[in-house]
Amino acid sequence: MTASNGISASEIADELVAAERERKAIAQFSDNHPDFDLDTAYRAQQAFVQAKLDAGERFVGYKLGLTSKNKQRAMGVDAPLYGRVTSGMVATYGDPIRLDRFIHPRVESEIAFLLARDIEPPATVTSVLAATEVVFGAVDVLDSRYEGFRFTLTDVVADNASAGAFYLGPINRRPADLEDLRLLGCVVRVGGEVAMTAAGAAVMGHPAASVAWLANQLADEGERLRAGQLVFSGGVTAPVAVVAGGSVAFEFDGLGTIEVYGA
Ligand code: OOG
Ligand code: MG
Repeated sequence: MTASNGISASEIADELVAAERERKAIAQFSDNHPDFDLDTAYRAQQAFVQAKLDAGERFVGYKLGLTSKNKQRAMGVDAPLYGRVTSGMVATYGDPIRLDRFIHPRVESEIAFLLARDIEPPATVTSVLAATEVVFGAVDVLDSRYEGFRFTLTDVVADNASAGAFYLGPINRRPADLEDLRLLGCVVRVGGEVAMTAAGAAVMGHPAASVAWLANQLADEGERLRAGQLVFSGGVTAPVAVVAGGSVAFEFDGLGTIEVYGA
């Protein structure tokens, strides 16, 4: 593997694996390795995720990140990215977010796509919708392995887009049975009070545009989005910290409510 100012993708991955296992946040790599580049970061991500597959998890799909202005502003990073989702990250609806499993978890609303068919490049909103079996309201449980949730684009790419866990909502629908994903509303309640509201269009104008961006990105790398994969299209709203006993409810128009709480 090529070194990036002295640190290789596999060394970065090893540190991230240890940080996650020990639940101990580390300093962002870009602080000491300013020329750590995006290519090295994606290779580090692949190695970080491969460690989970080697431990017996299955590959489930992808997550998009920083696909809405709500998220880009919240994190101070202005370009989209992707991460990988494995079976150990899929949480059971109704189960609490176990605070002893994460470093400093945060939650945010997302729209997830379950693919019925492979997506061929060049992908578009129309081709993504045509390849989609159903969509779900979803919750992304983020857990940055970096101190203070501070990172650059390359740092967060290596850290698998802060992937922690994911919840799928109780209702799924075929895209054709939903009015318009751009107008799909989401209300976020923290402790019962409305804290944020947004609609699907917050994600690149249309959540399927984010999936299309991913499909085209993967095609450049010689990969494909495949039938049966799940794709989380990126935070619609900004993240909320999870605290012991605190409840956050995500209400999606036509796709039900996901209420999560820290325990
Ligand atoms: C980085 C991951 C971004 C999203 O949906 O924008 C992400 C983070 O915010 O920690 O999951
Ligand atoms: Mg997210």
